[in-house]
Amino acid sequence: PPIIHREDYRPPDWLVPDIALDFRLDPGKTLVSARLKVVRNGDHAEPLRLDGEGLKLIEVKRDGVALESGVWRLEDDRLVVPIDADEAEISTLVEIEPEKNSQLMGLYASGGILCTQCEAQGFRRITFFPDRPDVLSRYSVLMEADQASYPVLLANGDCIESGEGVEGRHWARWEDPWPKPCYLFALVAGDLAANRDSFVTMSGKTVDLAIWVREADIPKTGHAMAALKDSMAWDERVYGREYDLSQFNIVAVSDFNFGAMENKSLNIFNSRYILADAETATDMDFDAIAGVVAHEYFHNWSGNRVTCRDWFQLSLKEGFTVFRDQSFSADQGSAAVARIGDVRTLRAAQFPEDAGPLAHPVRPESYIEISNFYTATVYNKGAELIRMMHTILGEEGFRKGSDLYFERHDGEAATCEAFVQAMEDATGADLAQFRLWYAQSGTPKVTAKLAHDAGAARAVLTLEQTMPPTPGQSEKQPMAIPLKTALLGKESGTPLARERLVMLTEARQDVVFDDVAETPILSINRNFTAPVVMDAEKDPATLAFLSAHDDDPFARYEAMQQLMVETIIDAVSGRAADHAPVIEAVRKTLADADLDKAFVAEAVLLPSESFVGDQMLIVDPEAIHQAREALRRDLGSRLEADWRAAYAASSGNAFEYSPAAKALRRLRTVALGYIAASGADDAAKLAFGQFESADNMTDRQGALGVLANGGAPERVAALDIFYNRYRDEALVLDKWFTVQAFATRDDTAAAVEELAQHPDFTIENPNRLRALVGAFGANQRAFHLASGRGYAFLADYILKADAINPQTAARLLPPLGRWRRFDEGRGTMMRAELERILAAPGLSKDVYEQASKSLA
Ligand code: HT7
Ligand code: ZN
Repeated sequence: PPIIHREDYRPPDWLVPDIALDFRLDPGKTLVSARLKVVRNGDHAEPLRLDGEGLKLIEVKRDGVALESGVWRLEDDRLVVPIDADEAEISTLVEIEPEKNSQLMGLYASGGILCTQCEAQGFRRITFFPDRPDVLSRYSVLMEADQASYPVLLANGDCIESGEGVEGRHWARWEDPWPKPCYLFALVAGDLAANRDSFVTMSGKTVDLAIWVREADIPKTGHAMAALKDSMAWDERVYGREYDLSQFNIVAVSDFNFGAMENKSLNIFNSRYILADAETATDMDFDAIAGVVAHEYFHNWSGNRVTCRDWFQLSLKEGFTVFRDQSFSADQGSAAVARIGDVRTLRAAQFPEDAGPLAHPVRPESYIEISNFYTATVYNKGAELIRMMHTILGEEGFRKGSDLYFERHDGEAATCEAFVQAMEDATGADLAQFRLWYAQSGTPKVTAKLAHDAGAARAVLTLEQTMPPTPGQSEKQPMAIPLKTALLGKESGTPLARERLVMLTEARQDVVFDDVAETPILSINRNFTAPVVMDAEKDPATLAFLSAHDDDPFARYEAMQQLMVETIIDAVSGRAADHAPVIEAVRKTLADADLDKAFVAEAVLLPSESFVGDQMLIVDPEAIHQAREALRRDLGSRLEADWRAAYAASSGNAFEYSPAAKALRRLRTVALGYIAASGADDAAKLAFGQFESADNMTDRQGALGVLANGGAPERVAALDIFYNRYRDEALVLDKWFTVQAFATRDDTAAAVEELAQHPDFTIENPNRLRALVGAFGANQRAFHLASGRGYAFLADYILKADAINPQTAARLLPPLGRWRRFDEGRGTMMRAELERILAAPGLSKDVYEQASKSLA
């Protein structure tokens, strides 16, 4: 398949300022007629080329007159129409089959609802059009459908008229005054009910809000609605951005390739990011819902009003919007805990990407299938880039920059470069070297050494940076790395030098701190100001000290994590692992009454097996599992009384959704996990008691997770009860599959194979597929069983899913691509599965790209 290169970008030959669409909706056969006003862009003689995919073309007209088929032609899937004038009206009539659309791109059916997904290139599966984000058009949409099956008809903008037709059909006309790229087009037709509310904007305009779901789900929409209103207020307060239409609609559907989609004024969501109540959703689900609702809403400015020139600029909207949703979430509760969560996600998903065969810059240079580039690098590392600019420029400078960016590019399709330029122009900062973050892939490694001259009361920090080679980039230049740094007194534990922002710009650089009389301890990359791997050569005692004394909560968490990782790695590497410093540090953290319980719950958690593996040259999944379990057991038994005290102190509260109540629930299940790890006889009974008496899903799922990892009879009982109670709640049943796929038991791989035969398992629903197969791929030990059965299982399901939904199939592949990091035996088997995938007939370009790059 062809490779698309960033440097080949050319402005569009033809613009389409206006489009009128007419849909005769029917799940079996939908007729789409499109009338495009086209205008030549620049001085050239190129014909009009319109993208299409899988469309049955019935008619082409120019200025209302049907064109003979010799006048236009189809080149591959494109419709080519030579036009002699500078302007024309080109109309097409096509037929599509939403019911057969299993890729969930374009117009498709989900649980009786007809809906669209056009980003990145789904619009071409609806009608012929220049399907690229730099062609902006005003849309007028007429929808017509059977009234009984589809009583609600929604599209972008405002509904300006509606009426009844013949034979039980009805229609609605929607107009969106804001020019937009076709990837933001949306329509929905279905039997839906609305939770309605309103929001008064900062200039006093009332916006009608509606969240559309199946009638029975209305009681689960309150949290999403509250999050939407909070987001609207937050964007006004923090960025000065006001909503710009009189309606804002959200629709939840069950079949969705991603989390949600920011279509102008008609967001379409995966139902898992809308529906929540205490009985069916965990606190994490609630938080994720608020984060995704905010994310999609924020796109109205960062993505819709200012969009992307081409798909290489995807991080312009996604990195910036993730940063905005992270900042919003941080403002809702504990900022430190939110930051810990951001960094965990980055390390779990992005660092491995940067270190593997699919590494790419935040602004990629080329792609085969753009859907493969909706990655943690573009989203989460992209957000870190924006965060670094925020750190460098400060709150006020950053706001000046974002104001200028929005003002300068409103209504345009812009580039990542334009964003950085606006930040520079608004503040006078020089971000020339910083731009490398967009171009160089890989995670920088920074080593830090601190030397202290007590006599001169001076400390010198020597920093060095290196960057590993990544695919297509063997040589790297030094990056501009902002590192918030402080020195703490080794004896007093108090700050010796005020936190300062050190800009590391050279390959090697010395930073001098004066007036440092007491022996200093280095606290660096505080609040994780830069997405780097930091090696500050700290011994266990120093890490333990920082975990108890650092005044930056993130640094405190980080010290504890590092202490835990090093302890586990010592054991894996055959060195005597001393658990005592970790146990003592955890004990102190648990006992520190001044600490926020939400922070405590995160700080005492052991790093995941995959994170430990990521720190090793060659990953030994079994040894990591055993070493981590040994530490867990020790932590459990040596601190059993502390865990029981923490458990008791966080129990007995009726459900409430508040930061304090959430913190207690989190700590409760963390403590329960350690009590179970201690091997205490009553642990399973305690967990089963929590499972049965829970008045909320956080406690129930937490207890189920603890039981699912063990071998007590309560395990099977709890899984059965859970299944029978929630078998009709798709989103909760997903949890039932995931909890078993994540289990740390010896038989997890076999259990997953069996679950794949369960009548409730289907590969057609992306949520269900990810709940079982995706979760299994993330279970390091089970997936990497030495027999290789995990690899064969994943490859089988990638191939099965590819025939139905290539995008979702391709997203399952990365765990197989990590073969270089495993021993010869495992690596050979993983490669063999990738080769088997590549050899499969009819492979999609989505999976082809991921598999071929993984083998290269
Ligand atoms: N901008 C949205 C991206 C998206 C998407 C991409 C590929 C395939 C399906 C998709 N659905 C939504 C989501 C977001 O970042 O807000
Ligand atoms: Zn987004």
